[in-house]
Amino acid sequence: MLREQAAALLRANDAGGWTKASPHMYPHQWSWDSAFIAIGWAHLDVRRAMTELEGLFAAQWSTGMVPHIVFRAGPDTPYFPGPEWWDCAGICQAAPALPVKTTAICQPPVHALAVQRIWKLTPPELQPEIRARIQALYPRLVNWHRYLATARDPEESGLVTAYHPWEGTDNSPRWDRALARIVAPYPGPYTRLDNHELPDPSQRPTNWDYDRYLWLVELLRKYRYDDAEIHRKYPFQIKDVFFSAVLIAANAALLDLADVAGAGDADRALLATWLERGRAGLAGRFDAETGLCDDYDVRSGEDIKLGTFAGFAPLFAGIADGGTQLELLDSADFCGNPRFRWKLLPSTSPAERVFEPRNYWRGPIWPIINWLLWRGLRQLGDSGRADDMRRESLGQVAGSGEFSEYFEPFTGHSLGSQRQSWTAAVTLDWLASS
Ligand code: 9WN
Repeated sequence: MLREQAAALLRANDAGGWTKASPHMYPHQWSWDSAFIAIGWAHLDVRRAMTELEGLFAAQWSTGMVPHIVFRAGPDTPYFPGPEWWDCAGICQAAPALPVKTTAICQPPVHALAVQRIWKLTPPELQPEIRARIQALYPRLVNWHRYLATARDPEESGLVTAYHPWEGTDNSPRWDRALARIVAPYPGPYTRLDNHELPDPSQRPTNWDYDRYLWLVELLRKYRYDDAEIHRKYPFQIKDVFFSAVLIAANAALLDLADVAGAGDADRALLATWLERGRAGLAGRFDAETGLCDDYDVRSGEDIKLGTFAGFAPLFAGIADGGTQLELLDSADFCGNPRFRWKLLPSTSPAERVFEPRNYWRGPIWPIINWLLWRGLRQLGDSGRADDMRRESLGQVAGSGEFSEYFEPFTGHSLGSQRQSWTAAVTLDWLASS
């Protein structure tokens, strides 16, 4: 039943070769949503799954960046802020030429994990075709990772620099101090549409946040989306341990696919270097006192010490740590909170002063984050915890009757955007992965 509902949702959100992240709130193609969505499609039709990724990578920038949104839905479909706020083709030669319209920032590189999953699920009769398509996509994936390992890490620290809260986890409290330092002039009149779609303001970022999000876009435009210039002058630069962990997992996935893709020695060597550098980078961010990994604010030189899902970066990356993180994961500060409806990882720990159980990335449980953690735990051979996480996650979705964007930890109630494609996609994957 759940499988049929999830499959029907993906089909309903299918816009023909690409999938809306959700039908009303997010009507375009989002980068990491697409990767999860491809994992969902892989259970229904591996060809369609490849098409999802190929379409996304057709909008890749010449720098290698895969943009966070490809605006595909057409001018009559309202979304704020739309392509005119970015004007990428008009500002930067590295952006794809019109009519392709994108944003100028990116999101965690889940794509290689999707290709790995697609290949695993490809039936023998389709293997020649899918192998050829993976071979064609692979150099683009390597370029994407190269962009993250170089332009987003000029220090060669092994850690990716995020430029904007929209690069994955919008109003996470991880960004609060960095945003508070930014003096954002009023960016001019604008009308948010997200709070029309979802009229309960307690579930979404505030106007204070939006003023800063838009001001950061202004600044990125001022620097003509040039990474070197941004690195020198731009005020919001965070070494994001979660993003970096996903890159580690993705580099390992590309290495795993190297034979299928017929990768050359040079690419294999590069991937191995980035993988090692990433592991060392994360190890350097581990705080033995708290047991969590800390993000780092490049501009202020501060460690960002907060109990959020991101602190478990080593587990997302599939790195064993001898048990400290697992104990913490089970504790009342995270999955083991006795008041939680489901034993799952919240976006922010209920022990944090800034925790808000209904507000977006400031407390609620996000299925895709738990999917990434589940994947990491499986890689570590922790089938007990992984199975629990899978069962609880399926219980949460089935119990709510909705494929929501996020869930209230104490009640398990649906929150955020409804009919969210990636929630249906990871549900399909969990259902097939007993
Ligand atoms: C801005 C689409 C996206 C996700 C992000 C999530 C949310 C958008 C928004 O929705 O961000 O990109 O308007 O809030 O935070 O992770 O990719 O599902």
